[in-house]
Formats: sequence, structure tokens, C-alpha cells
Amino acid sequence: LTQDELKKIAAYKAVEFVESGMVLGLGTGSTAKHAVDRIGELLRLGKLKNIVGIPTSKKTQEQALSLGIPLSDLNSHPTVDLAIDGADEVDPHLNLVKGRGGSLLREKMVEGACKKFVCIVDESKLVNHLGGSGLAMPVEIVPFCWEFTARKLQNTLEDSGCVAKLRNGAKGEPFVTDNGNYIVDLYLQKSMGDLRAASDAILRIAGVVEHGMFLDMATTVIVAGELGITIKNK
Ligand code: DER
Repeated sequence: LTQDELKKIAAYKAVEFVESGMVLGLGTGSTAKHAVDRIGELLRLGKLKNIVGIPTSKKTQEQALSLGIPLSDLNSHPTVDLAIDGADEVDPHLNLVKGRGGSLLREKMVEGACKKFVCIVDESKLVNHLGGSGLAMPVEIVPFCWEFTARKLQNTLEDSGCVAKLRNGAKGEPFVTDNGNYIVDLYLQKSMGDLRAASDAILRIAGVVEHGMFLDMATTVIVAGELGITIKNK
């Protein structure tokens, strides 16, 4: 099975949790895309009714619009019944790294407003500790004096061998999020240890808007692997 086939299997499994009448958080990324497609298909087939979607990015908003999924926002629906979204890393405690697609702020706002957050991944996302995959841990920051903030981030996590890099777009210009902010990607050599302490230290930096660690937020993680589907509950 290809990685995308595994992502689709996890996504379709998560959509089995969707009931008519739900307010749904619609995730962002290549795995969540399959879930949004499936929800659109079930609506079209009349197997799901009265769904309201709360998108976690402009990209997902466009996808949902094209599928005819009725959309709203957190102002109108401050409580969301269920969110389905992917992740870049999942640790054994169901803590996540998200945001390599750049949507972490709106994802964390929506998923933080959810009664249930079902995370969908292929098995390649499982790690022993967050930051362990050698891939980035994203942080959304304001553009003002971004170098100053990036340096503060790097110094804050220096014990983890942190290197902070501004995320660039295709033409080498700074990547700009849906919210008009920049992303600094943190590359860690060692575990951050106490994740809650690392989260607090990052959020105390004045130019930081939000980071990509989703601690104690996922209620269920659906993992699709070569040997089948594993469902991990909090
Ligand atoms: O950027 C994000 O937060 C995405 O949800 C990411 O965490 C997972 O993206 P993928 O499903 O394309 O791997």
C-alpha cells in the first residue's frame, strides 16, 4: 500500500465517527483532504445530513466549498462536535506535532474548541518523542523583527540542540500563513523533555503567536499501517 492509500484508509475510518447534524472541524493536509472528500461524498449520497463544517485553513475552505459542504466558523459555532485532522508526528501519549502545512493556528483554534478530535495518520508519523523525526516543529510568529524572535526561539530550546529557520515560499520569499504571519521551523537534535514546560517557554516569547505541539488535544488517533488499522484512545 502506498502512503497515500494508508492516509485514505485512516481518513475513511475517521469519517465513520461522523453523525448527521454534527458541527465538524475540517482538517488541513493530504490526509485530512481524504476525510473532507469522503464527507462531501456521503453528503451527496444523502448518507449524511445537516453537517456544518468549520475549516482549519483557506485551502480546506475551498475544498469544502467545491464539495458543497455547508460552512461556518467558530464565532457562530464556538463548540465543535468532532474534528478530523492529520499530524506530522504522534508520540506514545498522543501528543502531536502539526503545522508543516502552515495551518497550525487555525487548526489549534478549531481543535481546541472540539469535544472530540480524531487524528488520522499513516504509520510513518509515529515517533518516540516529539521533534524526534528530525523534521520541523513549526512556530507561527509575527513578521515584525522575525529574526529577533527566531533567535529567541533558538536560544530558548538550545538544550535540545535547536536550530531555527524561517520558512520560505517557492520563490525564496518568507512563507505567509492564512493569518498574515510567518513560520519559523525548529529543528531539534534531542527531546524537549518536559513538553508542557517547552510549550510555555515558547509561548512566553512576545513575538510568538502559536506553536505546532498539540499536547493532550487528540482524543483518538487512527493509525493506518501495512498490517491494518490501529485506533488509540486517550
Ligand atoms: O500542517 C498540518 O497541520 C497538517 O495537518 C499536517 O500535520 C499533516 O499533513 P499530511 O496529512 O499532509 O501529512
